[in-house]
Amino acid sequence: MRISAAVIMAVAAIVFSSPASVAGETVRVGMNKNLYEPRVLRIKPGTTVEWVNDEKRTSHSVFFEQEGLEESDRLFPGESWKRTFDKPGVYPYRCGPHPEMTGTVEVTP
Ligand SMILES: [Cu+2]
Repeated sequence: MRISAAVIMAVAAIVFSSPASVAGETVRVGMNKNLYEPRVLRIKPGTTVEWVNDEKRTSHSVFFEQEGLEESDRLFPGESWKRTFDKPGVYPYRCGPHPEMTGTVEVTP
C-alpha cells in the first residue's frame, strides 16, 4: 500500500505539535487579531517564550502587570519580545494598549 506524502505530512504535524517544551527551547506566541495565540501556553522551566506581532498594522505589548513588571516595548508588526521562565508557576499577562487581550504562561516541571 502506498502512503501519500500528504498523509505523512499530516502525521508529522500531529507528532511535532505537542505543546510540551524542553528546557532551553524557544516557543513562539503569535499576536494577531488582538489575540495571543496560543492564549494559554504550557512550558517546562528554562523555556524562553518569544512573542511575535503577526498583525498588519496594530501594535501590541506584553505586560506581566500582576507581577509588577515593566511593560515590554510596544511591538510593531514583525517585532518580537522574549522572556525566559525558570520557575514553575502561572504567569498571567495582558497587552498594554488592549487590556482585554490576555494570555497565560503555565510553567510546570
Ligand atoms: Cu494589543
